[in-house]
This record gives sequence, C-alpha cells and structure tokens, in this order.
Amino acid sequence: MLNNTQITEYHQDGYTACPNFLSSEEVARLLAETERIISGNTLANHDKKRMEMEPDQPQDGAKVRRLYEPCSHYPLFRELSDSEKLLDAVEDLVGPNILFHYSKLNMKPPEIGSVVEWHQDLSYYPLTNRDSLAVLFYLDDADAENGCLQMLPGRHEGDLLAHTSEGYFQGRTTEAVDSSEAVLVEGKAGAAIFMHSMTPHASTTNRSNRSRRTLILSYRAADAFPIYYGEMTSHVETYTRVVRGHRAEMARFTMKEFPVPHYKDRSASLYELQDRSRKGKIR
Ligand SMILES: O=C(O)CCC(=O)C(=O)O
Repeated sequence: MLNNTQITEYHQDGYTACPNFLSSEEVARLLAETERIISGNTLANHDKKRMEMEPDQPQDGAKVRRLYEPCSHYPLFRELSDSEKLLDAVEDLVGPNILFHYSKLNMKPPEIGSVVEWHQDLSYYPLTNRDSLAVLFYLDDADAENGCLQMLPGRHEGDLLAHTSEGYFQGRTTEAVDSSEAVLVEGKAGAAIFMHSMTPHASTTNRSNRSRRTLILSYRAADAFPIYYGEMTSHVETYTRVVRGHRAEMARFTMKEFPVPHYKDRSASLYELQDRSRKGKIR
C-alpha cells in the first residue's frame, strides 16, 4: 500500500519512488535467477525469443541488454508480479480491476549499457484511457553515472509529445525536451518507482563499472483497451492477464483522440527503434 504523500506525488508529478520496496534478500534472489537465465548466451549465440544483447561488443561478448517478459516466463518474477504488496500499491493508483500488461528487465551493463531516449510509454501502446503505469525496480544502486532514470515531473497531463516524423513512429520524442526540467531519480537496490504511462523519461548510457539492472512491470486498469492493434500490440496482448478484480465488460474512454504509432517496415524493440531513428532510417 502507498501512503497519501506517495499517491499525491504520483498524481502531481507522474511518478513516486518507494525506497526499500524489495528487501535485499528479494533483490539477491531476483539477481541470482537473472544470472542463471543469461548464463551461456553470447552476441553470436543467444536465445532471441527471450533476450536482446548489447550490439556493440565482440561476437563472444555476453552483455545482455534486455530480458523479454520475465514475469511471464519465469516463476520467481511471476510471483513478484502477482504479489499482494505490489498489487495493493498498483490498486492505489489505477483502481481495483487490474491487468498485468508486460514486463522486461533492462540490464544496462557496465561501460556499455545503451541509452534510452526521451519517450512516453503510452506512445507505444495507445489505450482507451490513461490509467496505466510502469513499476521500475532498481536491482542495483542507480545514480547518474550508471544511468538512473530521468523524468520530467508534471508532464503526464495534457497531450502526448510528438514521437512521429514524416508519418512514422520514431520510438522517441521528436520535439525538443527541456532537459533542465529533468529530475534524476537515483535510488538504492530494492527501490520501486511507480511511473505513469504518460510521464516522459530517459536514461543515459552506463558510464560506470557497475551494472544498473532495472526490472520493469507494467499494469493497467482492466477497462483500458488497446486502440491501435499493430504487430507489437498483438504480441504483447498475448501476455496480459487479470491479476486483481475482474475483467472489464466495457472499455472506458477518456480521450477524444490519441496519436497511433505507424511503424516503418516492422516493429522493433525500443532500443532498435531509437537507434534506427537516430540514424535517419525511419522515414
Ligand atoms: O531502462 C531504462 O532506463 C528506461 C526503460 C524504458 O524506458 C523502457 O524500457 O521503456
């Protein structure tokens, strides 16, 4: 359960941080399971259905960029996504009927960990209403050097920032973000950050010799339905499940209109999409 200050902060700023949400034992168990899952995978030879590697490393390099959908594939992660403590907190923010939406573990390995450019999550998966969020668990201490999250407080209200150029979705904002407004969300391992799906966020590359592993679980109100059904949506929707309350009989609409993400050629992971966008390949 969140306290009133945290709930108010979430609604005002678009995020709230809860230090020590996970105990050090819980963090250690999640990290041990992560090590087990990634062990033996290399850039040249890895399970492409389950993980994405950092591209800028030798063929025998073992630096993983992201684990796909850990809460659907591995029981220890699934247990966390179903835990009462976590769902109580999510209920405080999106209401009693909750859908698990997706999960990922961003590894941000030492000295290489890829940049994540400014974006709003809802730009990737437009829904009929805005009651959706991500819970970001730091599994390592996170600070400016190893690429902690950065957010623009109070920018979750109002219209979506532009993420499109020449008619195609770029996976990052295409209008300038005033980074002087950005707040660095530093935190110790075990902290949970509850972030609204409209909150602009980003992170730098990892310039340190420490990892910055962050487990991300997304939930939404059960009456928030996809309004754009592209390749990405059809894949992600196969993993959704009601985790509290009941499924919705009605979709709830709170917006008159919302931009849809037209992908050029094919959908891709955030990292790949943003990289192609930087190289001017999405036009
Ligand atoms: O890992 C990060 O720093 C940001 C993650 C993120 O925004 C995402 O994966 O959508």
